Amino acid sequence: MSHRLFALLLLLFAGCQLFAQPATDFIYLNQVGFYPGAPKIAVVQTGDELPFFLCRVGSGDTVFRGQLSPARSGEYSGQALRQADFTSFQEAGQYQLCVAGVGRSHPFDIQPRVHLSVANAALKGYYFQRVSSALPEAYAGIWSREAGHPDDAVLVHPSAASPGRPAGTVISSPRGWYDAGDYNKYIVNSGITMGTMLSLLEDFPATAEALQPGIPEQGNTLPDLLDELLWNLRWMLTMQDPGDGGVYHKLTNPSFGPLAQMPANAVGTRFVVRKSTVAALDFAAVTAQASRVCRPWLPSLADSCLAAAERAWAWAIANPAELYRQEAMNRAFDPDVETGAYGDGSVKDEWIWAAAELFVTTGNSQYYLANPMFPDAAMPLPSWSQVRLLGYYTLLRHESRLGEEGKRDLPKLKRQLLAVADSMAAGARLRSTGTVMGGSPKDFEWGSNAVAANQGLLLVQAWRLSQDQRYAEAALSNLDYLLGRNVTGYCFLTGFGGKQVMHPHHRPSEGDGILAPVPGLLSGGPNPGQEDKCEGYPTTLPDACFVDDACSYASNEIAINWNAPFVYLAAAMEAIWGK
Ligand code: 9MR
Repeated sequence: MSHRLFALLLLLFAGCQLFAQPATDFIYLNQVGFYPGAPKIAVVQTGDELPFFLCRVGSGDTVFRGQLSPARSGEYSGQALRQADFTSFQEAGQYQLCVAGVGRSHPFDIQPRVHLSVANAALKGYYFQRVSSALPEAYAGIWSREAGHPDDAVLVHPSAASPGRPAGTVISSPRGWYDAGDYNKYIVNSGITMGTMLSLLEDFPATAEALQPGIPEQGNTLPDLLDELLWNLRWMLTMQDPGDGGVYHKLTNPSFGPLAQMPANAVGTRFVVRKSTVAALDFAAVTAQASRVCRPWLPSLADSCLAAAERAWAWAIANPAELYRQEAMNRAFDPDVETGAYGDGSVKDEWIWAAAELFVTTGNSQYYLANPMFPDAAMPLPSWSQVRLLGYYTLLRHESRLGEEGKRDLPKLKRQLLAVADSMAAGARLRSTGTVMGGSPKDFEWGSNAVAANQGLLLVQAWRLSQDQRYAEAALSNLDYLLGRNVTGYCFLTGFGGKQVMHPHHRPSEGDGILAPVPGLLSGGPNPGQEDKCEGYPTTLPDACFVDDACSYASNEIAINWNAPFVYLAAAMEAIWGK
């Protein structure tokens, strides 16, 4: 009798108790869990159309039986993948999925608020990224650390000199979040990050305001999410030159320091570097939106934010083509700067975003009409260099505030956004894994997990417009993807799941001497570009090209702009499904 047949017979007679071996690498599912009333899909890599069982952790009792679907070829690997659909099983508890001859899955929960823990943890991830602050044990637990980077004596780089602030001027620019695995602070990447999280407060206020990450400000009168955002907003405001309203592109060391160095030990000189049009417009968009969001709690901060936004906008009008080109800058000025460039070559989308935020906040149609709001029909997925949809989402969520101009354009915008969402949802149904993520090899770029999360966010916007359940299901498929329903088998949020990311490219996680990485951080995800040239990538296939090694900044770094759509998606799923 073959081994597989023997195992099948055992399972048929005895349920799952006999499967005491470690979880298999061939069952891919959300390792955090499922809502009772939502779809529940696992993906099993096997050539055989086998039965599957759902077993209760602890007792081992079989609570549900089903049959794997016919095989579909993995779009990139060609491997036979089958879906196990246990949507109809709705009883709360902790379970494992077992397939004879394949093995058992990592354990997972079925329960009503199943993603609240990851939403809170991913928000807490920002607390762990705080610059200029010690993280005491009461909030940071075993990851407590000393303060790093006071940033109260930052030099104006020669590229950023202005009459009021010649090169070498010392300015104070504390707080903010470390961008990623490195210790620098970049306005462009803060832009999309802040826009995404402020949008959560606008779109799902009850859920967003109820998040409890466990931060020092938790007892005050503001929602904790807003408290966390203020840590970065207050830094951003210091990045505007009071002389002319322009905004420095970044605050940075000249180069990345050693990987295993804690913040407190990374003490080199820091500079604010070159103003750019993209930075000014991202800043204008964030501060205009923050003005709206903060107003009920902090009216004078709201006023300052709006004033800052209007000045940055005016600077951009006067300086529309100040692109950030790091190599050219290094040829002209010293010291050379080698850290992340965020060198966006097109400002078109930043005009759209900033205009939308300023228009909605002020009601002044001059912003709406300043540039083509709809230069073409494209609906490009948001990323740090592509923020057009952030503007469109804002127009859609504030329909009632739009004047004649806006109202005229809105039906078409809705149609176009729903068309993109339709094709995403339809694509997921055809895909071997049943997720929206992975429809194109281009999905697997540097930071691909943010692609998955931003696809989810787009679908949530479509759901908000239509209340169509298909969009909510498709969005959830990508949260499943991020938490384990992907062919790497990893649960990509640190600290969660049965197969965890243990070695993200993240300086504090490498430097703190603690085995477990800082929790609540989303790994970048599969990226066949392999720009880090690390050894150990298991394959070059787009959807599996990931290595859990700290050297892999191209597949396993963490970043604030990747965590943000994760926080949004997890919280939105709670709002939609978590009743
Ligand atoms: O997320 C950025 C990615 O889109 C770029 O391809 C890559 C190379 O320029 O840079 C990524 O951003 C990094 C930034 O430059 C510096 N901090 C870490 C960021 C995440 O890897």
